[in-house]
Amino acid sequence: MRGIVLSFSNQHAKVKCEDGLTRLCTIKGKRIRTLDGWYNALAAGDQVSLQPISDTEGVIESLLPRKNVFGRYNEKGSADQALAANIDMVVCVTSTGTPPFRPRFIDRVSVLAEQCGVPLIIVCNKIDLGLSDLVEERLSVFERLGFRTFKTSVTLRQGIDVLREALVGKTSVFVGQSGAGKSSLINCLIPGAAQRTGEVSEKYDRGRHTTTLSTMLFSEFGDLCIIDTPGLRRLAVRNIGLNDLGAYFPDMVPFLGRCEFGASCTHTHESGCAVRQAVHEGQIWHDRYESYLRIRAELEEAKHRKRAEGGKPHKEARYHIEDEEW
Ligand SMILES: Nc1nc2c(ncn2[C@@H]2O[C@H](COP(=O)(O)OP(=O)(O)O)[C@@H](O)[C@H]2O)c(=O)[nH]1
Ligand SMILES: [Mg+2]
Ligand SMILES: [Zn+2]
Repeated sequence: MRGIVLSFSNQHAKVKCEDGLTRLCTIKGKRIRTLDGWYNALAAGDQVSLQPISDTEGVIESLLPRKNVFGRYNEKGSADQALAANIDMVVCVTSTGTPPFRPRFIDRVSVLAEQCGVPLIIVCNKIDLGLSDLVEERLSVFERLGFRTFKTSVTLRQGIDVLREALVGKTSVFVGQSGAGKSSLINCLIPGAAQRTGEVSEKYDRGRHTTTLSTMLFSEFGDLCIIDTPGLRRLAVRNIGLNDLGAYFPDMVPFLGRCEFGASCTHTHESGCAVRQAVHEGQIWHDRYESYLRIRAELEEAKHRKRAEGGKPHKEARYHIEDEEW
């Protein structure tokens, strides 16, 4: 029998099976071979083949091929962590305030969405708290880059219907800082979803034993399929070649290859760099460029660290990465 993973934790998966029943499943042999090296064996949205034991329990026998995976690098676990699988769209939920609007967090999500190969839309929630010019400006930068943006308020029930339309018929994953309103929006879009809201952030959750999970939810008539994720404080990017990163920034793409040093230009310091020139002239938003520099520094540091762990000599990373909240 086939099924779709709704959530997964500690070797147990909640699976919506093709007979319509939801079963709590263990994994046969405790391990799915193809996923060795991952932080988690399964993610919400995964298609599996299982053996039912009863109407409420089963055993997962294998993972069916994934169309795509949306994830991040889990620094604590030193492994890639899948947050959702087989998705059509990433929805980055931000808020106008509490927590503060963090455009560089959105930049990171845009890179991860590109890596996953699916479009990103941006939701700016809590507009009832007021929209500053700065937030409006940055949102319009994203619009110009081709990312659809939505302004919502769960409290005032504003902008929800327009957002709903963009989600119909797709499997989407909601990501964002803790407290931005992901679960509140989902409860509004899918009445009865009963996602816990006002949860403590990942930062403060460390000491507790409970595992926060990605959870897949369906609307009553199945027209919406949304994966809610726990609040993420850090979105580490990995598995992108240093020279390829520029291609993940649509605003940099027109300038790539036009630099004096050609494809070997890192766009960090070189003279005759077309990207730096474009930043200088305001064609590339300086804050977006700053995101590029930070992610590049992070990729570079990870590369050096890996090399060091492999026992080979390494240069000091050129940039120091501060432990910032993204
Ligand atoms: N003012 C205001 N508060 C909201 C809005 N949406 C959610 N909240 C509140 O923000 C807090 C965090 O919401 P939650 O959905 O748990 O955020 P999540 O961590 O992203 O899932 C809760 O106390 C919500 O009631 C909104 O549109 N306006
Ligand atoms: Mg939540
Ligand atoms: Zn350059």
